[in-house]
Amino acid sequence: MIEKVVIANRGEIALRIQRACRALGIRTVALHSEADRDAKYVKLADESVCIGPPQARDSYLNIPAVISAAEVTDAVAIHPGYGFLSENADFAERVEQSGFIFIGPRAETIRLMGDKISAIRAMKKAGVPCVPGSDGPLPADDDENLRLAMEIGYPVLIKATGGGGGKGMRVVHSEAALRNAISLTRAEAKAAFNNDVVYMEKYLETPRHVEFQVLADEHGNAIHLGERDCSMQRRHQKVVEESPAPGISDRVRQRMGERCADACRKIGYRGAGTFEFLYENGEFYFIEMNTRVQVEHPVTEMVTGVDIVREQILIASGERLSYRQKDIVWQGHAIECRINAEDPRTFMPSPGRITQFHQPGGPGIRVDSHVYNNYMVPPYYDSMIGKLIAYGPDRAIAMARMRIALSEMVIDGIRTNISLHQDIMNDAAFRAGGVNIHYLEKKLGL
Ligand code: MV4
Repeated sequence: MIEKVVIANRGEIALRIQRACRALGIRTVALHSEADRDAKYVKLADESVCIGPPQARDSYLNIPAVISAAEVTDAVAIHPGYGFLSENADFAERVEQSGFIFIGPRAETIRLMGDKISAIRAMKKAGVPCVPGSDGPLPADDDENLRLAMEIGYPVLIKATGGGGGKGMRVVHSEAALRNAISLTRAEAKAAFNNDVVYMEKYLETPRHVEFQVLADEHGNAIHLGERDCSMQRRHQKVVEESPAPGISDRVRQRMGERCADACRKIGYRGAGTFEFLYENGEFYFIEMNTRVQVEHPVTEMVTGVDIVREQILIASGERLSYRQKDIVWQGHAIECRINAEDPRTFMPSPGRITQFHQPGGPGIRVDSHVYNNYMVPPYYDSMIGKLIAYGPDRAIAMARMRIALSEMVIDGIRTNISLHQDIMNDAAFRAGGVNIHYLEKKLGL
């Protein structure tokens, strides 16, 4: 069993990981930048190490500083959380080369999934349904690309293999625009990811974003924890997530979930992971796999009762999964609102001092946040300051609880998106369930 974990992250997820360690009797080392020095979760940890100046590139992204901190504190393992170094294969490799356990997949798996073409190839081979497309890099030859696009059918989407999360994509509606779109996407990809390899997919016009959570151990066991609907997003930032996804039947959940778990077995996946799909006209199309714990993992925890971060740590310790597939039962419905320090209309970040913080409560309410009265939201990082999760025996009750919780929540001194969430909870299409990925941007008039 792991005795001490370095938490190589900040904010709510650093606190979430710390709680999971505590529950397992594992000692914790909080790494922090100069900007996070006084945060309460840092003081709550058994030990803390300052790893550098406020800018993430000098601290949370500084690989030698993170590994040195693990060395000086005699830690056994490093949990990367989400963002920062969590999907950096070179980091995972250096962690293991330095003799520590990386709480996540093997470095080669992270690398495989980081390259979108290799991820799609691996999943297609493992029987996961993918978007019709080029099945590999686009050639330099324009005529060949024209033929390919004709075969797939317009509109098509040009994507960078080094991209993901919305960077490096271009929709093409006609033959006339194809050549230019490919060369522009290539140039952008070269500049952004130092990799000009691009591929082509059929462009799905109004899909939903539905993702499956999986857990896999080193002994060949893999299970799925069902799906989340993350379609309520703006500029590739998720705003509200829920589980289960509205309109997905138990039979479809079992079938798709089992395909994901089976793919994990086939590729020798280890740890927690997420299969991202586009869902349109009753069909699932794999687009990417995330090899980290995700921001929205709590909605899955609420409906399955599985502590995903605990399982990550146990898997990294070499243990077998605590559950078999038949032990996983889905009950009720959970919704998560991401609470951001930002202007609810302009979406501009709004860092500063929180002069008053009051958490909502009551049945089915969970708040994952590291903030408190007089907490200073630093300007250097993501504007998410916490997550409000509402659980209920059905979607209507979860939603009603969320509305009450949003009305109870007080965050003064900075601007937040609480009013946006109130709007969404009162939105007729959201209440009906199953909006597509473009819904929120259209509603906001973007
Ligand atoms: C797509 C797509 C439509 N068709 N692929 C955006 C980020 C990256 N994860 C993949 N993305 C998309 N891929 C095909 N073939 C539409 C998107 C997309 C999207 C996907 C998920 C969540 C939000 C999105 C917002 C805009 C576009």
